[in-house]
Amino acid sequence: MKTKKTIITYGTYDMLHVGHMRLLERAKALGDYLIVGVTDENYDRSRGKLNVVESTKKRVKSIEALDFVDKVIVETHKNQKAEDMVEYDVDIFAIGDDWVGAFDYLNEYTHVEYLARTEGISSTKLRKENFDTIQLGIVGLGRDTQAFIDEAAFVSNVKINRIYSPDFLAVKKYTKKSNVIKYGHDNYDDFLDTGIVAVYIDTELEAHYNLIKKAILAGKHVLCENPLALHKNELKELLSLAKEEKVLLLSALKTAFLPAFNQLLAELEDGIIGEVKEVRATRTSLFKEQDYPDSFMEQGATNILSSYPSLLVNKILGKSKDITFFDQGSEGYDVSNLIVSKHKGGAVGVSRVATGIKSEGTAVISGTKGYIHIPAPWWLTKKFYVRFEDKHKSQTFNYEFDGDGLRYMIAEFASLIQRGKRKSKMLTPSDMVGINRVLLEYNERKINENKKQKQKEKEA
Ligand code: C2G
Repeated sequence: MKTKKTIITYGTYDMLHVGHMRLLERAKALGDYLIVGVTDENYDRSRGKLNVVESTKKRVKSIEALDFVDKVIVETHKNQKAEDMVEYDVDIFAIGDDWVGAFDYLNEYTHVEYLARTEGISSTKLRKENFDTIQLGIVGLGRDTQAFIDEAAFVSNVKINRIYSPDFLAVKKYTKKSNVIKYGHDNYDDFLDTGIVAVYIDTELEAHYNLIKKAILAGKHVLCENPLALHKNELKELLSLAKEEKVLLLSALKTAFLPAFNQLLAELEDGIIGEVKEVRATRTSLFKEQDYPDSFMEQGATNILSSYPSLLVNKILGKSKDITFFDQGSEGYDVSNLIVSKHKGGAVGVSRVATGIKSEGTAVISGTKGYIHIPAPWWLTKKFYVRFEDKHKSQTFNYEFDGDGLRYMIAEFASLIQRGKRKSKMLTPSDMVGINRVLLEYNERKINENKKQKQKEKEA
């Protein structure tokens, strides 16, 4: 006969407070053995908790330090609760009454008990009291500006009400119709001289370098669409300048911050498909059909699109050692490029980008034991399939989200600033250098080719 009564409860326990403690103490009082499941970062972000301040490790440590807690586990996915009820032969599942009804389905496995929540205290309140809201200014009226402003509304620690663009009429028109942006500037210095602590830059690519440099020198944290710069030395210069000025400089590569994308990297790290030998990713868009001006297209497919495939290739295979380009051009710029890169251990990266050819935007990661398929559009990673020779072993990972994924990036940017961090683990400065190596090298080769061509013409 079972003598010990096992209780289980779950939570994030960010900035552990008296509300959490009371809940845990009362849960323990229901039996003899208390198991606490602490949610991990990816899982929290996938369920919409974007502003958690403490790392999983830190939160686990705080719970482990409580002498009345008998076991601490980490919760990584939605179905885990039911699995845990069986694995630990749980007698009671206890949770705060803010969740009334939500976990009734677990009555099938155990007895569900909702306990009264402590009024007047919450992690959200503590975060508000301890951290200032990030005042963020928008630079430019690019293709992601509106989506950025819309998505930032879901991130509680960010406030946006200011925009800069050198185009006075465009700024005026925008502020007039926007409910969010109240102040428009056509002078960058004046804009930087306001109360903003950070900027998001979304302009034509050539303007990035100067705009970033000025913002950093004014002491602002910078989130900028990739590429941050179009020439080799400029990127390194910006990264070291940000370090010197102690500000955060981050590429706005939204994929890098998605919960599913980070889960995929964690699974690969755990060896789910063995050793990874090849990464293939395609990203194409016929911008012309969406009324983009010629000047936009002239930036070239590699500059506009290669950052995303390079992110996947670099995050998984590391630094590219040797890069080969198979480009197709039109009117002096590339409209398609097949980029093959070599990596540690002989692994190969194949990135395909095009603005003049349409193709399927999928990604496949091949390993010695199996492969992962990310369906199109892979860069909005919501789902991925793990496949093996034995088809019964296949697994599907699903992390649906609303909107277009920008909120995860905005939340990470704001939370790093609030916590005084100058690097994101999800996209480190060396990741940014690695990702940009492809397009910087391509630009360098183009410049050299043009020089040679001009020299030839001179000699002829
Ligand atoms: N809690 C409480 N009183 C408060 C705040 C929180 O009793 N003032 C309780 C919550 O009801 C929950 C626990 O403390 O039972 C942990 O709360 P959170 O850290 O906010 O975690 P939560 O998002 O509720 O986790 O799998 C995760 C769980 O489903 C829910």
